[in-house]
Amino acid sequence: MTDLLPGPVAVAQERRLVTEVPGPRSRELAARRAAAVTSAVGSVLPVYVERAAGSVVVDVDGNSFIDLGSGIAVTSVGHAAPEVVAAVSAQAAAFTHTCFMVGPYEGYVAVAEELDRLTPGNHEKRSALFTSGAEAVENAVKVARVATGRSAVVVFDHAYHGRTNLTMALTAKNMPYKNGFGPFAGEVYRVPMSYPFRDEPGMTGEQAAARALALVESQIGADNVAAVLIEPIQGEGGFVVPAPGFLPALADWCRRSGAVFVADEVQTGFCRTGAWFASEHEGVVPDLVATAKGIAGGMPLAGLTGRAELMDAVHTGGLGGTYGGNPVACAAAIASIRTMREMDLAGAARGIEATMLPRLRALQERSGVVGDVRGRGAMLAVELVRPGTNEPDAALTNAISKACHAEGVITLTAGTFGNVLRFLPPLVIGQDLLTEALDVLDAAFDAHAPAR
Ligand code: PLZ
Repeated sequence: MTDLLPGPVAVAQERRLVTEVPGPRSRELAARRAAAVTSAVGSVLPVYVERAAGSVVVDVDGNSFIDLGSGIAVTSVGHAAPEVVAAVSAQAAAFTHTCFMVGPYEGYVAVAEELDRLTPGNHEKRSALFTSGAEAVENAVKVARVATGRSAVVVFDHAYHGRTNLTMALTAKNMPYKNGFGPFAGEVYRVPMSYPFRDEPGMTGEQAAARALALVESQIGADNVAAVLIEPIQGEGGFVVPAPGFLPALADWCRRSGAVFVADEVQTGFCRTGAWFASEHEGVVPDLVATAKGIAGGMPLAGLTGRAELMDAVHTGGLGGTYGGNPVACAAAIASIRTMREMDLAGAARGIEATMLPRLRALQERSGVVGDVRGRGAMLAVELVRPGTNEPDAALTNAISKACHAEGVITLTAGTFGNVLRFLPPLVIGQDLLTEALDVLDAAFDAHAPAR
């Protein structure tokens, strides 16, 4: 018996391939796409989606995929979560848009209240809402600059913060995000990340922080730094978990230097790592927190939350946007947050880690190509290398990911070197489905990287 999730069309929680992948209807759509959609936008999957619920995505040919990507860490409460669908429908019927800067409404205030309550620290906070993660990060820089009267922003190797002009400057990787798109925004300075797999063996978080901060002091000057901006666990950069002590040392330095410590929790936030926010794992209390993705169950919404005195340093009217905090997206966020609380999805993320980590470690034992297994909660990854080295193997990473797609499991890649397979399952995924997806992953490894 497979679970049927309610919705307009019930979606069996199963993996089931009924045509080749991609099937004929997907191939037809791919041909239409090629004639209508710019080739500048890519897609991971070769199939076109018809519906999705829970942890299963069904394509237009009727193939069902187990989702280990959640639309890049967005549908944490599951696809078409019933509470979210109901809240969105009710809000859409009431009103879809007024613009909060024109006619304010309760949903925006309620989401801000949740963000102020849930983000780390018990200090007085204020929030503003936006539409995309990049926008939330840009606004963090705007707030930090006004509040400090300084301009320099410190970011890290392997960082990803978005694709707008300012956030391209903040993002590390050239291809595909930046190449040819400059000139970029100024006063952005990049320093080394703590990357235990690739740092000198034994380097502590404190040592990695000292390495980064020495460059900040010598090349920028502490008094010029408006903000230090970091993902507590890097996302697109390859699920890089800094060595313990790195984040607290950066936060301390900011406190001493009068700089604003900004956590980009766009990918790590909302229970993904087994806590509401990844900063909590090391007891770090950021001055500003940028959120998006998992906040609203698939509706476009982002938030910036932080110390009241920083957020309120900006002149009235200084922050905003036509769609920021759209009422339908706010309704989805309130329903998603309630679902996370009621179903203890942070606990569910820790359960996913408990299932997946031993399986990924066994894979590392068995095959010579897994250099590192890392991550937290339901944000886990393996970094693939040539056997006996730590040379990245992007080609193998892609081959294994594609093999999973062909067998009905959605996987994503990441990493500066393109050699990280990352896993971001919906936090509501059932144990059976997760185990089956891991069996498919094992088989893909065995086919492409025979056991040693
Ligand atoms: N900060 C930490 O992970 C978005 C990007 C996918 P937006 N990550 C997925 C792609 O190739 O565009 C992200 C993130 C972190 C900021 C962002 C940006 O969020 O909602 O895509 O603007």
